[in-house]
Amino acid sequence: MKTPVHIAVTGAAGNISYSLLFRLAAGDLLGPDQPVILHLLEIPPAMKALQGVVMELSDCAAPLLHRVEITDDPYKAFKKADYAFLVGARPRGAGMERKDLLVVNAEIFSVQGKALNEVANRNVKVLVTGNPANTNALIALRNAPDLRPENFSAMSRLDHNRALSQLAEKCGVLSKEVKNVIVWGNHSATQYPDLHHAEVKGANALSVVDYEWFTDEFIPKVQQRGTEIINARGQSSAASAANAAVDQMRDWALGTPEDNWVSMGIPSDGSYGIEQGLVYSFPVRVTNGEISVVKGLDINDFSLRNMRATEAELKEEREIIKNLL
Ligand code: NAX
Repeated sequence: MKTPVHIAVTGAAGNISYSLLFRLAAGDLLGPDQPVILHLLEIPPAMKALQGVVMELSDCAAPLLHRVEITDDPYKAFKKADYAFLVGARPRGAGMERKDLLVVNAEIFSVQGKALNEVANRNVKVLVTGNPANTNALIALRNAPDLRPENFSAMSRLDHNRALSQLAEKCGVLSKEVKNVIVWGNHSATQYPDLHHAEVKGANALSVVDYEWFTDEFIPKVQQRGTEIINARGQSSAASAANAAVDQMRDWALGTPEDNWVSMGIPSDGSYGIEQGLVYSFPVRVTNGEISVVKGLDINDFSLRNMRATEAELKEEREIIKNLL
């Protein structure tokens, strides 16, 4: 048996974690021979609920789960963390403007960035799910100067998986028969799900579906999918978000196949003219735990306009919280 890895999860009593923690305990992240120690972070009012979740984890008698620690102190939660899922965030309350939400969450992620900087494993992989995920990731990484910016990513895998499934359903194929979709930019309604390079059973996707379906149905469907789920379920996506978090972190840790890519929010290296340092979702491949942007794709004017629009939104978000960078 391997040495256990330390996995920190914030917002551990929340909806997404109620699915995520059980997937982690079952070995869905790193496989059936990798024991795990879970470090769960919550705020004081949620500690009682968190104790209930820990009882349920115990009741799974999961063979890989060596230990569960709970705390409301990020410096304890992130100690020795090899992987950190930053899920916890303040939801938008009544009368709260988008700007207010950015500011309260910015404060949370600045504290957590500092704590990761002090106590986490130097190779920690930090995946930010809590919204606004890209800007929260930017704040966390800027507050962790002793870690590399490459230790941080923002979750765009739920959007990527939504794009895969929408295209697969339209074409009547399995999602595994669809490759190379891209989600560019922010995890928000400005994201640009792009099919120009996608393949369906080896054929270019845009030779299989109408261009009007792509522009008028597919793009808004993927952009608005979160809202569609809230309207149907009365709550935001939780199990699919946890699944996406596992997918993104697993591909980051174990690598992507050579003939496919995935979308991840990462600090821009300037590729495709996106401002360096902004946390922006790109098509990426991962080898030996290192993420690299897929370079050299042809980008037409339609794509460029959409990629710039979502970049502009990220710059606006950064402007609002610039005092915390
Ligand atoms: P919940 O409100 O159910 O849970 C959030 C939990 O975080 C709560 O238990 C709360 O007590 C805790 N929390 C708040 N501040 C904290 C802090 N400083 N330290 C530790 N824990 C703290 O939300 P849930 O449905 O689980 O969603 C979590 C976050 O994911 C939200 O910000 C949500 O908007 C975001 N999402 C991001 C997605 C993505 O694709 N990037 C998709 C799903 C989801 O909407």
